[in-house]
Amino acid sequence: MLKNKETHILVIDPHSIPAGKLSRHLSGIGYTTSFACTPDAARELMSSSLPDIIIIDILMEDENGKGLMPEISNAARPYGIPIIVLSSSNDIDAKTYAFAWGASDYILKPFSFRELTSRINVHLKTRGRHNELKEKVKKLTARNTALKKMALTDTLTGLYNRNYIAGSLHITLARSIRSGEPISFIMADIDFFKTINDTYGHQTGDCVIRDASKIIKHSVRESDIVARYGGEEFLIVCPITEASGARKISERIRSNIDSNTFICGDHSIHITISLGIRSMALKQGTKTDIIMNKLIKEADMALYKAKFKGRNRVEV
Ligand code: GH3
Ligand code: MG
Ligand code: MG
Ligand code: MG
Repeated sequence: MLKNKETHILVIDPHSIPAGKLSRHLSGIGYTTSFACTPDAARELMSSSLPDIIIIDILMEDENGKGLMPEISNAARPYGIPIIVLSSSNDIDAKTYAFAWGASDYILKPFSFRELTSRINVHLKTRGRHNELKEKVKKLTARNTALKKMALTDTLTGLYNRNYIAGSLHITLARSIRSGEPISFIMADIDFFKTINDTYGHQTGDCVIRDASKIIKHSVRESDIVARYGGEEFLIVCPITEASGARKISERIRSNIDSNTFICGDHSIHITISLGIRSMALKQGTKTDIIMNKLIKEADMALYKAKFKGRNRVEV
Protein backbone atom coordinates (compact mmCIF):
# COMPACT_ATOMS: atom_id res chain seq x y z
CA MET A 1 0.00 0.00 0.00
CA LEU A 2 1.36 3.41 -1.01
CA LYS A 3 2.03 6.03 1.67
CA ASN A 4 0.26 9.36 1.14
CA LYS A 5 3.41 11.17 -0.03
CA GLU A 6 4.20 8.50 -2.59
CA THR A 7 0.66 8.67 -3.92
CA HIS A 8 0.27 10.93 -6.90
CA ILE A 9 -3.25 12.26 -7.45
CA LEU A 10 -4.10 14.02 -10.68
CA VAL A 11 -7.02 16.43 -10.41
CA ILE A 12 -8.66 17.37 -13.69
CA ASP A 13 -11.21 20.13 -13.76
CA PRO A 14 -12.04 22.48 -16.64
CA HIS A 15 -12.29 25.22 -14.02
CA SER A 16 -9.03 26.11 -12.39
CA ILE A 17 -10.36 27.52 -9.10
CA PRO A 18 -12.09 24.37 -7.73
CA ALA A 19 -9.30 22.18 -9.13
CA GLY A 20 -6.70 24.24 -7.31
CA LYS A 21 -8.71 24.13 -4.10
CA LEU A 22 -9.12 20.36 -4.18
CA SER A 23 -5.50 19.88 -5.13
CA ARG A 24 -4.36 22.06 -2.21
CA HIS A 25 -6.59 20.15 0.18
CA LEU A 26 -5.11 16.81 -0.93
CA SER A 27 -1.56 18.21 -0.68
CA GLY A 28 -2.48 19.44 2.77
CA ILE A 29 -3.14 15.87 3.94
CA GLY A 30 0.11 14.69 2.44
CA TYR A 31 -0.66 13.51 -1.11
CA THR A 32 1.45 14.52 -4.05
CA THR A 33 -0.90 16.27 -6.44
CA SER A 34 -1.00 17.92 -9.77
CA PHE A 35 -3.90 19.52 -11.57
CA ALA A 36 -4.92 20.17 -15.13
CA CYS A 37 -7.67 22.32 -16.61
CA THR A 38 -7.44 21.28 -20.25
CA PRO A 39 -7.17 17.94 -22.07
CA ASP A 40 -3.75 19.01 -23.36
CA ALA A 41 -2.48 19.79 -19.86
CA ALA A 42 -3.89 16.48 -18.56
CA ARG A 43 -2.28 14.53 -21.40
CA GLU A 44 1.03 16.28 -20.80
CA LEU A 45 0.97 15.54 -17.07
CA MET A 46 0.08 11.90 -17.68
CA SER A 47 2.88 11.44 -20.16
CA SER A 48 5.51 12.84 -17.80
CA SER A 49 4.43 10.81 -14.77
CA LEU A 50 1.55 8.37 -14.37
CA PRO A 51 -0.73 9.22 -11.46
CA ASP A 52 -1.96 6.56 -9.00
CA ILE A 53 -5.47 7.94 -9.09
CA ILE A 54 -7.37 10.50 -11.16
CA ILE A 55 -10.12 12.77 -9.91
CA ILE A 56 -12.03 14.35 -12.73
CA ASP A 57 -14.73 16.97 -12.43
CA ILE A 58 -17.29 16.58 -15.15
CA LEU A 59 -19.73 19.37 -15.80
CA MET A 60 -22.33 17.52 -17.76
CA GLU A 61 -23.82 20.69 -19.19
CA ASP A 62 -20.35 21.55 -20.45
CA GLU A 63 -19.26 19.79 -23.65
CA ASN A 64 -15.66 20.50 -22.72
CA GLY A 65 -15.93 18.43 -19.56
CA LYS A 66 -17.83 15.64 -21.26
CA GLY A 67 -15.22 15.34 -24.00
CA LEU A 68 -12.46 14.92 -21.44
CA MET A 69 -13.75 11.67 -19.92
CA PRO A 70 -13.13 9.33 -22.88
CA GLU A 71 -9.66 10.76 -23.42
CA ILE A 72 -8.55 10.39 -19.84
CA SER A 73 -10.18 7.01 -19.52
CA ASN A 74 -8.35 5.67 -22.59
CA ALA A 75 -5.03 6.90 -21.19
CA ALA A 76 -5.65 5.45 -17.71
CA ARG A 77 -7.13 2.05 -18.66
CA PRO A 78 -3.93 0.24 -19.67
CA TYR A 79 -2.42 1.03 -16.26
CA GLY A 80 -5.55 0.29 -14.21
CA ILE A 81 -5.53 3.80 -12.75
CA PRO A 82 -8.80 4.40 -10.88
CA ILE A 83 -10.86 7.41 -11.96
CA ILE A 84 -13.12 9.19 -9.49
CA VAL A 85 -15.71 11.37 -11.19
CA LEU A 86 -17.02 14.48 -9.47
CA SER A 87 -20.26 15.81 -10.83
CA SER A 88 -23.12 18.06 -9.86
CA SER A 89 -25.49 15.96 -11.92
CA ASN A 90 -27.56 13.34 -10.12
CA ASP A 91 -28.98 12.26 -13.47
CA ILE A 92 -28.89 8.48 -14.19
CA ASP A 93 -27.71 9.14 -17.77
CA ALA A 94 -24.78 11.17 -16.51
CA LYS A 95 -23.78 8.44 -14.06
CA THR A 96 -24.20 5.70 -16.65
CA TYR A 97 -22.09 7.72 -19.07
CA ALA A 98 -19.30 8.10 -16.52
CA PHE A 99 -19.25 4.40 -15.59
CA ALA A 100 -19.49 3.36 -19.23
CA TRP A 101 -16.30 5.38 -19.76
CA GLY A 102 -14.45 3.54 -17.05
CA ALA A 103 -15.13 5.60 -13.92
CA SER A 104 -14.42 3.69 -10.70
CA ASP A 105 -16.52 6.00 -8.61
CA TYR A 106 -19.01 8.85 -8.98
CA ILE A 107 -19.30 11.50 -6.27
CA LEU A 108 -22.04 14.03 -6.26
CA LYS A 109 -21.18 17.68 -5.64
CA PRO A 110 -21.11 19.28 -3.20
CA PHE A 111 -19.15 16.58 -1.41
CA SER A 112 -17.24 16.38 1.84
CA PHE A 113 -13.46 16.12 1.69
CA ARG A 114 -13.62 13.40 4.35
CA GLU A 115 -15.82 11.25 2.14
CA LEU A 116 -13.59 11.85 -0.87
CA THR A 117 -10.50 10.93 1.15
CA SER A 118 -11.97 7.65 2.34
CA ARG A 119 -13.05 6.76 -1.18
CA ILE A 120 -9.55 7.57 -2.46
CA ASN A 121 -8.13 5.21 0.18
CA VAL A 122 -10.46 2.39 -0.81
CA HIS A 123 -9.51 2.71 -4.48
CA LEU A 124 -5.81 2.86 -3.71
CA LYS A 125 -6.04 -0.24 -1.50
CA THR A 126 -7.90 -2.17 -4.20
CA ARG A 127 -5.40 -1.08 -6.82
CA GLY A 128 -2.49 -2.00 -4.54
CA ARG A 129 -3.91 -5.48 -3.99
CA HIS A 130 -4.58 -5.83 -7.70
CA ASN A 131 -0.99 -4.84 -8.55
CA GLU A 132 0.42 -7.23 -5.92
CA LEU A 133 -1.62 -10.07 -7.41
CA LYS A 134 -0.52 -9.14 -10.91
CA GLU A 135 3.14 -9.19 -9.77
CA LYS A 136 2.64 -12.58 -8.09
CA VAL A 137 1.03 -14.06 -11.21
CA LYS A 138 3.87 -12.64 -13.33
CA LYS A 139 6.53 -14.19 -11.05
CA LEU A 140 4.71 -17.54 -10.91
CA THR A 141 4.32 -17.60 -14.68
CA ALA A 142 8.03 -16.84 -15.16
CA ARG A 143 9.01 -19.55 -12.64
CA ASN A 144 6.64 -22.01 -14.27
CA THR A 145 8.12 -21.30 -17.70
CA ALA A 146 11.67 -21.67 -16.34
CA LEU A 147 10.79 -24.95 -14.60
CA LYS A 148 9.12 -26.34 -17.71
CA LYS A 149 12.17 -25.41 -19.78
CA MET A 150 14.49 -26.97 -17.19
CA ALA A 151 12.50 -30.19 -17.16
CA LEU A 152 12.89 -30.52 -20.92
CA THR A 153 16.55 -29.48 -21.15
CA ASP A 154 19.68 -31.57 -20.71
CA THR A 155 21.91 -29.88 -18.11
CA LEU A 156 25.27 -30.81 -19.64
CA THR A 157 24.57 -29.69 -23.22
CA GLY A 158 21.52 -27.41 -23.09
CA LEU A 159 19.92 -29.59 -25.77
CA TYR A 160 16.47 -31.13 -25.35
CA ASN A 161 16.41 -34.26 -23.19
CA ARG A 162 14.48 -37.54 -23.18
CA ASN A 163 11.51 -35.88 -21.43
CA TYR A 164 11.17 -33.57 -24.39
CA ILE A 165 11.21 -36.49 -26.82
CA ALA A 166 8.61 -38.37 -24.78
CA GLY A 167 6.38 -35.37 -24.11
CA SER A 168 6.71 -32.74 -26.81
CA LEU A 169 7.96 -34.39 -29.98
CA HIS A 170 4.49 -35.69 -30.79
CA ILE A 171 3.48 -32.08 -31.68
CA THR A 172 6.11 -32.06 -34.45
CA LEU A 173 4.94 -35.48 -35.63
CA ALA A 174 1.27 -34.44 -35.62
CA ARG A 175 2.16 -31.42 -37.73
CA SER A 176 4.07 -33.68 -40.09
CA ILE A 177 1.11 -36.06 -40.42
CA ARG A 178 -1.20 -33.14 -41.16
CA SER A 179 1.09 -31.63 -43.82
CA GLY A 180 1.98 -34.97 -45.47
CA GLU A 181 5.58 -33.70 -45.81
CA PRO A 182 8.35 -36.23 -45.11
CA ILE A 183 10.17 -36.11 -41.77
CA SER A 184 13.64 -37.46 -41.00
CA PHE A 185 15.00 -38.93 -37.78
CA ILE A 186 18.77 -39.04 -37.41
CA MET A 187 20.48 -41.01 -34.61
CA ALA A 188 24.10 -40.09 -33.95
CA ASP A 189 26.59 -41.75 -31.59
CA ILE A 190 30.19 -40.74 -30.92
CA ASP A 191 32.64 -43.47 -31.93
CA PHE A 192 34.77 -45.28 -29.36
CA PHE A 193 33.78 -42.83 -26.68
CA LYS A 194 34.73 -45.23 -23.89
CA THR A 195 38.35 -44.74 -24.97
CA ILE A 196 38.01 -40.95 -24.48
CA ASN A 197 36.78 -41.48 -20.93
CA ASP A 198 39.40 -44.11 -20.22
CA THR A 199 42.25 -42.02 -21.65
CA TYR A 200 41.38 -38.52 -20.40
CA GLY A 201 38.87 -39.05 -17.62
CA HIS A 202 35.16 -38.49 -17.29
CA GLN A 203 35.35 -34.68 -16.95
CA THR A 204 37.18 -34.36 -20.25
CA GLY A 205 34.62 -36.76 -21.71
CA ASP A 206 31.87 -34.37 -20.58
CA CYS A 207 33.67 -31.46 -22.22
CA VAL A 208 33.85 -33.37 -25.51
CA ILE A 209 30.12 -34.20 -25.34
CA ARG A 210 29.31 -30.53 -24.67
CA ASP A 211 31.40 -29.27 -27.59
CA ALA A 212 30.17 -32.01 -29.93
CA SER A 213 26.58 -31.02 -29.14
CA LYS A 214 27.39 -27.41 -30.09
CA ILE A 215 28.79 -28.57 -33.43
CA ILE A 216 25.68 -30.69 -34.09
CA LYS A 217 23.39 -27.78 -33.18
CA HIS A 218 25.29 -25.43 -35.51
CA SER A 219 25.21 -27.99 -38.33
CA VAL A 220 21.40 -28.13 -38.55
CA ARG A 221 18.59 -25.69 -39.26
CA GLU A 222 16.88 -23.65 -36.55
CA SER A 223 13.69 -25.66 -37.18
CA ASP A 224 15.42 -29.01 -36.60
CA ILE A 225 15.15 -30.53 -33.12
CA VAL A 226 18.34 -31.72 -31.44
CA ALA A 227 18.10 -33.85 -28.30
CA ARG A 228 20.60 -35.69 -26.17
CA TYR A 229 19.18 -39.18 -26.36
CA GLY A 230 21.73 -40.89 -24.12
CA GLY A 231 25.31 -40.44 -22.90
CA GLU A 232 27.01 -39.60 -26.20
CA GLU A 233 24.03 -40.32 -28.39
CA PHE A 234 21.92 -37.66 -30.10
CA LEU A 235 18.57 -37.62 -31.84
CA ILE A 236 18.04 -35.03 -34.55
CA VAL A 237 14.54 -34.61 -35.94
CA CYS A 238 14.23 -32.72 -39.21
CA PRO A 239 10.67 -31.81 -40.25
CA ILE A 240 9.91 -31.31 -43.96
CA THR A 241 13.08 -33.22 -44.85
CA GLU A 242 13.34 -36.22 -47.18
CA ALA A 243 16.11 -38.84 -47.12
CA SER A 244 18.46 -36.94 -49.45
CA GLY A 245 18.21 -33.82 -47.28
CA ALA A 246 18.78 -35.85 -44.11
CA ARG A 247 21.84 -37.40 -45.70
CA LYS A 248 23.27 -33.94 -46.45
CA ILE A 249 22.64 -32.81 -42.85
CA SER A 250 24.15 -36.01 -41.44
CA GLU A 251 27.19 -35.76 -43.69
CA ARG A 252 27.65 -32.13 -42.60
CA ILE A 253 27.55 -33.17 -38.92
CA ARG A 254 29.93 -36.08 -39.55
CA SER A 255 32.45 -33.92 -41.39
CA ASN A 256 32.22 -30.96 -38.93
CA ILE A 257 32.94 -33.33 -36.02
CA ASP A 258 35.73 -35.13 -37.90
CA SER A 259 37.49 -31.90 -38.85
CA ASN A 260 37.25 -30.34 -35.38
CA THR A 261 39.92 -30.41 -32.72
CA PHE A 262 38.29 -30.60 -29.30
CA ILE A 263 40.25 -28.54 -26.80
CA CYS A 264 39.36 -29.76 -23.31
CA GLY A 265 41.65 -28.69 -20.50
CA ASP A 266 45.21 -29.42 -21.66
CA HIS A 267 44.07 -31.98 -24.21
CA SER A 268 43.56 -31.69 -27.96
CA ILE A 269 41.21 -34.49 -28.93
CA HIS A 270 39.96 -35.85 -32.22
CA ILE A 271 36.73 -37.84 -32.42
CA THR A 272 34.41 -39.19 -35.07
CA ILE A 273 30.68 -39.80 -35.08
CA SER A 274 28.41 -42.33 -36.80
CA LEU A 275 24.89 -41.50 -37.96
CA GLY A 276 21.81 -43.47 -38.98
CA ILE A 277 18.84 -42.01 -40.87
CA ARG A 278 15.19 -42.96 -41.21
CA SER A 279 12.95 -40.74 -43.38
CA MET A 280 9.24 -41.16 -43.93
CA ALA A 281 6.16 -39.34 -45.23
CA LEU A 282 3.56 -40.06 -42.56
CA LYS A 283 0.07 -41.19 -43.54
CA GLN A 284 -3.08 -39.53 -42.20
CA GLY A 285 -4.37 -41.38 -39.16
CA THR A 286 -0.89 -42.44 -38.02
CA LYS A 287 -0.53 -42.63 -34.22
CA THR A 288 2.26 -40.28 -33.11
CA ASP A 289 3.61 -42.41 -30.23
CA ILE A 290 3.76 -45.58 -32.36
CA ILE A 291 5.42 -43.85 -35.31
CA MET A 292 7.88 -42.05 -33.03
CA ASN A 293 9.14 -45.31 -31.53
CA LYS A 294 9.29 -46.88 -34.99
CA LEU A 295 11.31 -43.99 -36.48
CA ILE A 296 13.72 -43.95 -33.52
CA LYS A 297 14.18 -47.72 -33.69
CA GLU A 298 14.80 -47.72 -37.44
CA ALA A 299 17.23 -44.75 -37.26
CA ASP A 300 19.02 -46.67 -34.50
CA MET A 301 19.25 -49.74 -36.75
CA ALA A 302 20.78 -47.57 -39.50
CA LEU A 303 23.23 -46.23 -36.90
CA TYR A 304 24.15 -49.78 -35.93
CA LYS A 305 24.83 -50.46 -39.62
CA ALA A 306 27.16 -47.41 -39.76
CA LYS A 307 29.00 -48.72 -36.68
CA PHE A 308 29.24 -52.18 -38.19
CA LYS A 309 30.55 -50.86 -41.52
CA GLY A 310 33.48 -49.15 -39.79
CA ARG A 311 32.11 -45.97 -38.06
CA ASN A 312 32.62 -42.28 -39.02
CA ARG A 313 29.91 -42.69 -41.66
CA VAL A 314 26.25 -42.16 -42.49
CA GLU A 315 23.83 -45.00 -43.25
CA VAL A 316 20.15 -45.13 -44.17
P1 GH3 B 1 30.86 -47.12 -30.22
O1 GH3 B 1 31.71 -46.61 -31.30
O2 GH3 B 1 30.40 -48.50 -30.48
O3 GH3 B 1 29.74 -46.21 -29.93
O4 GH3 B 1 31.78 -47.18 -28.96
P2 GH3 B 1 31.63 -46.43 -27.60
O5 GH3 B 1 32.85 -46.58 -26.81
O6 GH3 B 1 31.20 -45.05 -27.84
O7 GH3 B 1 30.50 -47.27 -26.95
P3 GH3 B 1 29.14 -46.88 -26.34
O8 GH3 B 1 28.45 -45.90 -27.21
O9 GH3 B 1 28.38 -48.11 -26.06
O10 GH3 B 1 29.58 -46.23 -24.96
C1 GH3 B 1 29.41 -44.91 -24.63
C2 GH3 B 1 30.20 -44.56 -23.41
O11 GH3 B 1 29.98 -43.19 -23.11
C3 GH3 B 1 29.80 -45.31 -22.17
C4 GH3 B 1 29.95 -44.33 -21.05
O12 GH3 B 1 31.04 -44.58 -20.25
C5 GH3 B 1 30.16 -43.02 -21.72
N1 GH3 B 1 29.23 -42.01 -21.28
C6 GH3 B 1 27.88 -42.06 -21.26
N2 GH3 B 1 27.36 -40.91 -20.79
C7 GH3 B 1 28.40 -40.10 -20.47
C8 GH3 B 1 28.53 -38.79 -19.92
O13 GH3 B 1 27.55 -38.10 -19.63
N3 GH3 B 1 29.76 -38.29 -19.75
C9 GH3 B 1 30.87 -39.01 -20.07
N4 GH3 B 1 32.05 -38.46 -19.87
N5 GH3 B 1 30.79 -40.24 -20.58
C10 GH3 B 1 29.59 -40.80 -20.77
MG1 MG C 1 26.72 -47.94 -28.73
MG1 MG D 1 29.51 -44.44 -28.83
MG1 MG E 1 26.38 -44.72 -27.13
